[in-house]
Amino acid sequence: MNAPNGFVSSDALAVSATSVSPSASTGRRKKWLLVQPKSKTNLMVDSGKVSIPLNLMMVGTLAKKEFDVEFVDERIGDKVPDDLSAYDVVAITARTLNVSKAYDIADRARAHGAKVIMGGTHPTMLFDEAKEHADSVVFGEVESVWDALAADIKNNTMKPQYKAGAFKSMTEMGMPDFSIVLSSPNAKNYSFRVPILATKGCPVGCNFCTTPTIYGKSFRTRDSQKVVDELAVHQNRLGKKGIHISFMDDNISFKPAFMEELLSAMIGTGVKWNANISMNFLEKPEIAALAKESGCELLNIGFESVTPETIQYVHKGSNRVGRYEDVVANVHKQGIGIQGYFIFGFDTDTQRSFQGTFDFIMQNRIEFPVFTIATPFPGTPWFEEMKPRIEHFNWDKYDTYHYTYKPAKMEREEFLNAFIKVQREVYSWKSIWHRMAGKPLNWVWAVNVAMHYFTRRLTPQMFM
Ligand code: B12
Ligand code: SF4
Repeated sequence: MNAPNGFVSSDALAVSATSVSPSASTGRRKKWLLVQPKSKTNLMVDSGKVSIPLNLMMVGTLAKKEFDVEFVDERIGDKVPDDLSAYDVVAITARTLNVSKAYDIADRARAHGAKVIMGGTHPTMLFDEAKEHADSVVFGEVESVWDALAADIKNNTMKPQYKAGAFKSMTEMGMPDFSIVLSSPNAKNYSFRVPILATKGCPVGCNFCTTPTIYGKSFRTRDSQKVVDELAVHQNRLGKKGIHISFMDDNISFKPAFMEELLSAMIGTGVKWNANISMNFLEKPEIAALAKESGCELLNIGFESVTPETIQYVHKGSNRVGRYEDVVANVHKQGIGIQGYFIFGFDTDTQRSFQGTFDFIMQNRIEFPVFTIATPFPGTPWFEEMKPRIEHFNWDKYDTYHYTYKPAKMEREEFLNAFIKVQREVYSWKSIWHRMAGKPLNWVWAVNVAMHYFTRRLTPQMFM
């Protein structure tokens, strides 16, 4: 657990669980515990070096101004205290894959007399389920509901749900306070990449994605100079220019003019960056050149599928399969690596989808291919469509590596065996050499070696 921000008074520490807020009579600042739960999934998510959690940092940055804030991240080895009665508020973030763990902590916190606030994708999507474990559930981003939420917490008048009528402009949002998370004794277990946000939302509208459900057609951007100023803050904090930045944006390139403005402003800063990016933005070679000039070292590209029917099925209008090879060539020409995401298991998929994906990856020498199983996340249009066919609602297995329903054109065994085979083939020594020979000897090579050994151990049972 982290040291708080230095404001905890001795009477705050002495408070025990009561049905009345312990701070009501003393007028002291209420005490918060922010919790990032570790999922119970048996696969690789939440293991190794994990990202610094921007979500809870944003919550903590606001909360710190008015409350005393402590933070624990179970993924890095922090422990949620057994006794939660010293806290007025326990604020927990959850995605689907860690929500059952979040509910365990929430139930314990309430039993100890704390008020529980839940936020994040899953509680946003399934308010009725989350409210059984929380006093308040925040829909979407905290910034847009903060004033009402903070006032209600102080007045002990918390409401079951906080949902903004309109989203706040990003120009009004401050910079996250990294001291909240980095003071953890386990902070060394975080990835060295600094998370940063330049935009919010993505109106592309893929039917399996939660973002359009939460943020609709909205797409907001920060002032690009503010983003560059934030980079400088981290460069000063870390004492070097060549820091590694991960943009956490849903789709940083949705408005190409903004992206070009941002990248131009980043030229000369010396940072190295990676981001989720739309394929169509990269169809122009000059954009990949601009990305390189501004410090891009890796692009996270959601190819999703090389089967045009699948792209149509998931409504991913930004992907044109016929242009994939040009996009890859544009990126590779600049010496930028590609982390390529591929999803299997949609109703349009057959054995041919696996072979086609393998061929595409090998021919185009994709450095870091990531394979996942199509997962209907609650709240998405596709979840509603699939609901009658979903075999279980064990949220611990909604990590995109578990089988949740039978694809229309493949039997379970056939599907899982093909899913394993493609991974083993892509990460065989021969294939790794073919894809990686001549590429910089960096962590991407190390990932390939680790994936080689990992994929040898895969069995169909692991995905069930
Ligand atoms: C960047 C990103 C990643 C990064 C970093 C993840 C990380 N640890 O932060 C990487 C690449 C590692 C990643 C991995 C994965 N991701 Co991801 N990722 C995202 C993405 C695009 C942005 C997340 C982000 O940081 N946004 C910026 C922050 C500031 O916004 P935020 O997280 O929404 O937080 C705000 C609100 O939600 C709210 N809030 C959040 N928590 C709380 C708590 C309280 C108490 C309150 C009051 C408010 C509150 O306020 C916050 C501040 O504004 C989201 C899409 C999205 N928009 O959520 C998908 C998303 C979260 N990822 C998703 C998935 C599926 C995964 C993976 C399983 C994929 C995989 N197979 O590897 C893994 C799981 C990793 C994990 N352990 O959680 C899904 C989750 C779906 C679901 N229902 O759970 C999402 C929603 C995308 C989608 N398909 O819909 N991801
Ligand atoms: S392009 Fe990415 S972020 Fe945008 S809707 Fe599709 S999956 Fe979601």
